[in-house]
Amino acid sequence: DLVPVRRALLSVSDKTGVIDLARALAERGVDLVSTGGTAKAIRDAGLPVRDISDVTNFPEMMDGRVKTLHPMVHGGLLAVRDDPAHATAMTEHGIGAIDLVVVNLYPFQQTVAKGAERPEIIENIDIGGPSMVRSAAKNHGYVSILTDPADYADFLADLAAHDGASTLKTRQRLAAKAFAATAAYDAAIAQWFAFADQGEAFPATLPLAFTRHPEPLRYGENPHQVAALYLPQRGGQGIAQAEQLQGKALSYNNLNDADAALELVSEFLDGPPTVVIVKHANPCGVASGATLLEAYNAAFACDTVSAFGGIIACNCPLDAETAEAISGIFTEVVVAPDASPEAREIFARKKNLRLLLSGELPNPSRPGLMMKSIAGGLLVQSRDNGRLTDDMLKVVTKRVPTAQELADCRFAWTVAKHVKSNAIVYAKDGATAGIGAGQMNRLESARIAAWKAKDAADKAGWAEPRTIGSAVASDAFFPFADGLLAAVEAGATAVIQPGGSIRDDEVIAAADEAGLAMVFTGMRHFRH
Ligand code: 93A
Repeated sequence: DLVPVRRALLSVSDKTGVIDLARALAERGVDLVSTGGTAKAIRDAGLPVRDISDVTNFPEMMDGRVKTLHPMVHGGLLAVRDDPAHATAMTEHGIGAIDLVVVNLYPFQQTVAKGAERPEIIENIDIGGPSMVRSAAKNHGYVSILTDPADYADFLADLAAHDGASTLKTRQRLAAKAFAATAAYDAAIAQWFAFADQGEAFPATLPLAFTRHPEPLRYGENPHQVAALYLPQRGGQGIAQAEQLQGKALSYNNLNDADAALELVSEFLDGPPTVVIVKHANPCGVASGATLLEAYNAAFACDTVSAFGGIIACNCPLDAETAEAISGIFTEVVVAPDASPEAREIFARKKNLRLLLSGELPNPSRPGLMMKSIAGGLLVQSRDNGRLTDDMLKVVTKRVPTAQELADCRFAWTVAKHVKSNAIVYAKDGATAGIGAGQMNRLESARIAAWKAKDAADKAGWAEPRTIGSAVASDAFFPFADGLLAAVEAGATAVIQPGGSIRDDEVIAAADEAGLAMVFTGMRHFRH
């Protein structure tokens, strides 16, 4: 299984770490061969290196389009060393074996992302690089392939531990990563060709190029399902980029829930301290407050039962008081932009709690894609980055909402966008009072939300549920007046909804009759 590394071929666009790697290889007596720019960088560092043209007996030509595409290179990469016929071919043609390939590709995705013109984009389609990567990866029985500077140090350590030889286990791991890299690279190119002429609808910088190696998860939504996390090679924002400070690895469901929590709390990017508590991908309590602790307490009060084992997201750095309060019950995951040293210390005592630092919150208005699989296919849509602006609001009732009602309407609407449909959200004083999620009809969601608010009041010993005097948001129009009447019964005094039903007149009349103030947004937020 051990293959001594005697000759390495280096050809990299991203030169990060390549000099240190070349030095370490040279010190081991490895024969270094390299292409134009890479050879120059190595030579400039005072290290011995041979030009690829020495090996191919051909100059690099056609602006570098043809530099490594040659049997002297691919023969050296693909030869099965212990096959006598291959060995004969090598001797006959003077082909030397190559034991290690270090390649990263022309920056195609980055060239697209910076808005380059078509000819420059085309020129950045790497042909020779992926060919070497694939040849080396195919022949991983003998050849090691490094495609990511992050792997250089481990590879060198592996060599050092085996007297200058690579192990099959390492070569296999690197080959898997190499094929993932070329697959993603080609996917990005194919995508660009497919969408380049379609303008903005599908931006050419599609995040479908998940070029990093997939990270296996313990299991999927259920233990009998397998799962992995795919990440873009660089950049990206949101939960997948968050840094985990403590606790065991995140599960599939943890990631899904933490994503839901962070995306919702990010809507309050510029708002007061805000806390979101999520269970099964739906918020069970959301609140803003003068302090983070106040926000947490109000969010928790909305549904103290569901909050158990929940996922919490904050829109500002976690402080000690809030960390202490959160520690009061079992919580799976807490994600915040940052955490004070005291807050970290408090959580350090809770071994099972995962603390994630998101850094700057993701911009809720950013473009992006959402993907969902159906049997035999993939549904792709742009993410729901629609946000409420003043000019969208249209008062449709005789009564105009008060400033407080309008503020609660906005708050309820923002939360409803992140609740599975049919979504009904009651809010009062910057906190959710009752959330009805995922029902097959709107009336049931309205009733469940009201019932939950009453239950919360009973449990807390409040005189009345917080739906009394609340604003209610509906993620889509009320098809009939019944859902609205359920909200009236629960004590709501203001309503926010998209409008657009053929029975809007009926619904508005019912609202007027009950003395409600109602605004239409003209935008729907289904979420399934
Ligand atoms: O233009 S290519 O498709 N043709 C080639 O024969 C070739 N060989 C290596 N691109 C080729 N490469 C790429 O050049 C490598 O993948 C690497 O990204 C880059 C390194 O070039 P240099 O060493 O001149 O900086």
